[in-house]
Amino acid sequence: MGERLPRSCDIFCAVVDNYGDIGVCWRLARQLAHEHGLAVRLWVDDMHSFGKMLPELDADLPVQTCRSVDIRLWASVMPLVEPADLVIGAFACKLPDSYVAAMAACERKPVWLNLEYLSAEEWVETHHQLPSPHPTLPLTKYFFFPGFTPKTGGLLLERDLLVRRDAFQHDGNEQASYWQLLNVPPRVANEMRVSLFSYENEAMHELLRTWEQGAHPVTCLLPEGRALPQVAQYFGQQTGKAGEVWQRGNLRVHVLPFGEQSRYDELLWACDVNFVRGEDSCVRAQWAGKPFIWHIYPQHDSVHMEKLTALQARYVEGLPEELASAVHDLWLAWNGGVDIAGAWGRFVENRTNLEEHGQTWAKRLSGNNLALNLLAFSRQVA
Ligand code: TRH
Repeated sequence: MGERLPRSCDIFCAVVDNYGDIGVCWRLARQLAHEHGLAVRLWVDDMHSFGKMLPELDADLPVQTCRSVDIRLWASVMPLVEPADLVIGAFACKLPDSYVAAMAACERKPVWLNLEYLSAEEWVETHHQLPSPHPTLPLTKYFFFPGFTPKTGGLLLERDLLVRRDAFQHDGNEQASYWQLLNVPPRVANEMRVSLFSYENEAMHELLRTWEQGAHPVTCLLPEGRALPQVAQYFGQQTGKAGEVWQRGNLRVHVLPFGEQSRYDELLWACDVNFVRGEDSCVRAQWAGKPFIWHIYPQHDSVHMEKLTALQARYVEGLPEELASAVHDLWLAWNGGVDIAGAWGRFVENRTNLEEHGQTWAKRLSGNNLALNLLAFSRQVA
């Protein structure tokens, strides 16, 4: 054990599907480079998904530098490179054999971490930082779990994010410019703005009908993606694209382009309520401090429902019964339960208190910063 600070880092990201894998890796890569001065190489096997959230990326280039991160296409043939001081395999992806052999051949062995998926379940605390010795080589990989309690690796949070969020949320002019940029007209009285980032969802039509027939105007901001065909269908369209605006009753939908990652934060900050999904957007919604509804990534054996319940239980812990059940009912209804109309009504009735709670929750979580924890742990095991 040498207390050595890493100066370089290789992050390996295999994109399973969607954007969460690369979303998390790109965020971590930038933080390690910008806030901690590491020379970061990010190996990605799918440049096209990556390009959706980083428009300046040239998906045809196998090697390029964007925002001080050295981005490499992770192709089937791995070039011979000197391993970094800190090696992070994201989400249990298998590192190239030649690279692992090169790690084993290093005089000072790199610190090797497996960055795991986020879960609020209790078992995470006992699995976080567990070692896994390589069966044949003189290397040990450690499991690093993000999470919601001090005994886990915490959450990805940029150093200045909450300050920037507060400035944005307190600046009416900045918000007005933001909406103008998106071609969304200024708010009318009692209007609610809701961002909607989800997978295909059985409750979609009922939710849209609830908004359409509601007492107050709802403006729904819908980034292009998996939910779009369902929403288009609700408006009698075959499909839709960014820039389209659909109106029925009290509901107006603006289809947005899938934007650059940092711009998505602004959407979450600017809306009153956010529907988010997967992993990274769910965390960003928590930093936004606004009431949010999580559409969890569905798994075949329904284990995702345990993950959903675990986060929900932590999130509502200590809240009065009415608030806790408002969250519980709507999250459940949006993840395959029933009565989304009733659940939405109760959620909205409690919106002010939920927003207050959202701010407190973000503040509480912000003390446990993943990048800092990861570097401290790397130093400890180096
Ligand atoms: O895309 P996702 O559904 O990813 C999921 C989850 O990560 C899940 O855990 C994983 O198992 C599965 O993929 C394979 O949702 P997530 O995690 O919210 O990632 C979306 C990313 O896209 C996030 O980094 C935010 C970013 N984003 C933008 O950059 N611009 C946008 O306009 C939007 C809507 C999102």
